[in-house]
Amino acid sequence: MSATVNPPSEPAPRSNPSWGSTHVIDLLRIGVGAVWLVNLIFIADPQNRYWTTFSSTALSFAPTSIGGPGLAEYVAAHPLFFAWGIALITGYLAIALLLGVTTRIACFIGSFFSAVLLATQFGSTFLFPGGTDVGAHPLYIVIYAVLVVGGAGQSLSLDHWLRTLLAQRRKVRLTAPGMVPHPWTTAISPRTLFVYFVAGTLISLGVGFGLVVALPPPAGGASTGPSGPTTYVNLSISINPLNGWPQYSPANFTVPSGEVVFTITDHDAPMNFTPCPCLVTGTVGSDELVNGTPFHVVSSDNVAHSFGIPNLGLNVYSPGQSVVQFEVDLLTPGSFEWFCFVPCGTGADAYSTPPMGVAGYMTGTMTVT
Ligand SMILES: [Cu+2]
Repeated sequence: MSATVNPPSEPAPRSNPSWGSTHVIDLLRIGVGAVWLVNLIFIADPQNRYWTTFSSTALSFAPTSIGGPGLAEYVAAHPLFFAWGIALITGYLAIALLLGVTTRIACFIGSFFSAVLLATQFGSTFLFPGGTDVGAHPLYIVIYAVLVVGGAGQSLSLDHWLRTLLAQRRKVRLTAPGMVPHPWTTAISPRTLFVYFVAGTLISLGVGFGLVVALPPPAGGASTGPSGPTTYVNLSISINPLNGWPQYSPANFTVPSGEVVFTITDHDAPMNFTPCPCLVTGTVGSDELVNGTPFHVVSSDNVAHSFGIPNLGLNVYSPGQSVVQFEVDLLTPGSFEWFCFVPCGTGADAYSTPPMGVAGYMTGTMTVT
């Protein structure tokens, strides 16, 4: 009988039995970090044109913002600030959550960020069909809450590794008095932390909702009622015979303020621009006539160019071989830059080669007197 008994031996070299419980929460943390890494890669990949289409993407939320188009148009008019802000937060969250650096702070920032995004795009997500990618943010907020309360960042993390290293250097135990505490372990109880977390997230939601409701649309954007006589502006898009580039003409023009009817005659060939939201904004009625038919959303199948003035929240699309007409109430005198946002470059990369961004071709100035 004794022969069948296993010989007394040293404990089996099994992994730490508490591995699961201590590591699961940090695996969750790494998972969320991976989501942010994917977002960061999207931003960094030039094919996605995150930087150059930032304004038009922001504007595409204008018609579905619950509080009105003010915030979307404000963001579109300050693309550099907001594009960098979102890129930096995305980068920080990816690094902090993946590597476990400043985990707790990252959870707070991540939750507040999600709350603001959620609030400012609430209409686009929950009230109108064809929601945006912010629909998952309530889930992110819940995950951050779990990470905060569960003490994520205490294993599989750079913070933890650095702390262990420091303890070894000083030849003290991690728990020794005077030992540098875990960078993001605090004396605050998880319960109090959770209260801060919830309060901060609710405040962020409130700020987000406040912004969409409080910011008025800029003067000169979509507004009501004609004022004074109507002016007509005729633009055409043709291929310049000298270099083969499509070209708006005139690219620089002057109009009196008031009600202006634009006609764009596009002689260029249509092309398929699948990622185009092609949402008409900033015109009277938020639509444009394509060959006489009104559209609020233009088909991305045969777009050739667009005409956008970020400072007026104006964006219209011109299908190839067509006549586009729209009406704008120009209320503020001044100088306004217009751009074509549709990739119409003639080089290898249509997003970045001429005439994209070339003054006199795909960008110019409208002067309102
Ligand atoms: Cu163009």
